[in-house]
Amino acid sequence: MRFALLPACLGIVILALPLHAEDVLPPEWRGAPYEGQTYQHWDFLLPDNEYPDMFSNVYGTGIFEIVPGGPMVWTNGLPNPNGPLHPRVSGWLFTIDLPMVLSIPNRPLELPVKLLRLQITSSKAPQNKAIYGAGDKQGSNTYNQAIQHQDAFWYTYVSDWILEPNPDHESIVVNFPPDTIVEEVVVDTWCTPEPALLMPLLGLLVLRRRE
Ligand SMILES: [Ca+2]
Ligand SMILES: [Ca+2]
Repeated sequence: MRFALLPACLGIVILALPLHAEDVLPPEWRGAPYEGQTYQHWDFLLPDNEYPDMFSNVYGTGIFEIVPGGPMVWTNGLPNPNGPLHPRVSGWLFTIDLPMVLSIPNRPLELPVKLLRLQITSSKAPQNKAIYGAGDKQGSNTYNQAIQHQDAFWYTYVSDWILEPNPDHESIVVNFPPDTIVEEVVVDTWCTPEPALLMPLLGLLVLRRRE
């Protein structure tokens, strides 16, 4: 149980790193005063950084799985056209079609719904994305948006997911074409919204799906 090795990391830990330029579309519910939210942010500033640069998760620490031996290459000196305030200096090059896997510990209390927003900044578009909860039950993808950055090289791929009921942890599995650089990843989860807010939020999701 890898999380058992991380007692010092449990709780709310937000390191004061200002390098979160690609957190371009936070979910509307982030920071709302309701229980059950988590946030994790990887900018891959170091080659051995499987844990998020910044996170807020009282249930544990998210993990970006690093596969040793060559198919994933940590890459420094990426194109940095937007200057130091928007650094895209380092990330992971996936040389083959190897899935990117993130594991997020989450609220153990059994509740009906979990919302999840995934933001990936990469040099090529993800080919397949899936969210697996307990028992390998898959989440449903409710929304997708690709945001092009000024240099026309990087995109941030935003997707929303719903898992019913909420699992106590989930795995996020994303496949990219070979030779994709993953520069930054942000994951927000919320299980479960306050009942009074849940229906309007689901209504918003339905409206978005129709757009
Ligand atoms: Ca980065
Ligand atoms: Ca970055």
